[in-house]
Amino acid sequence: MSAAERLFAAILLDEDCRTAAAQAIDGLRAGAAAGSFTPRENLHLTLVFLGETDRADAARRALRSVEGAPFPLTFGAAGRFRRDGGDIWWLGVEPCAPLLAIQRRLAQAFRGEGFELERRAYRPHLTLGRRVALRPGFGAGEWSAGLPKLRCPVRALSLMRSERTAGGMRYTEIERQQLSR
Ligand code: 2AM
Repeated sequence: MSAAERLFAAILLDEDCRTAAAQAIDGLRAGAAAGSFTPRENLHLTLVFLGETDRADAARRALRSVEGAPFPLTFGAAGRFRRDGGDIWWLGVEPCAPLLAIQRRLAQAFRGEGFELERRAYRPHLTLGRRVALRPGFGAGEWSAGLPKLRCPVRALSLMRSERTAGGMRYTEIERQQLSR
């Protein structure tokens, strides 16, 4: 049995999408008095969160069992989850049937390998920053309305390991499944 790791499945962004998302984050950072903002290399769209597990091999198997065709996804308006201690700001995803279908198939495959997943509804979002406190007077609505529509091609699913380091979170891709059908 391997050691416990914190795993999740995600879609990684191509360089153009990372650049556009990083610019959106710069705008948010400029309007914030406090917050912890997602570093460019950490930008991802979570599909399924597995949490701590010592069954990475089973998770890899589940990921590799999911087949599908590439599809585009478009990030839409920004929004926030309100939290004590500062909000989580994110970019939402425009309604996207292929994304929801592949997320469901992936969740099913993980369950088929014996993983217990959260039952709450999937809310696709790209986290821009956490524990964010905006400066008084910052026009969050204008910032959000001024963001370019981000269209990202999705060509692969990734199984990621998440580690907490002194410098923040580190995410490492440990398995990739190309969408090629
Ligand atoms: P978040 O960005 O909204 O926090 C790695 O932690 C990834 O898994 C993050 O993108 C995180 O989403 C997501 N995730 C989903 N459910 C989670 C949970 N219960 N705990 C931690 N991260 C979770």
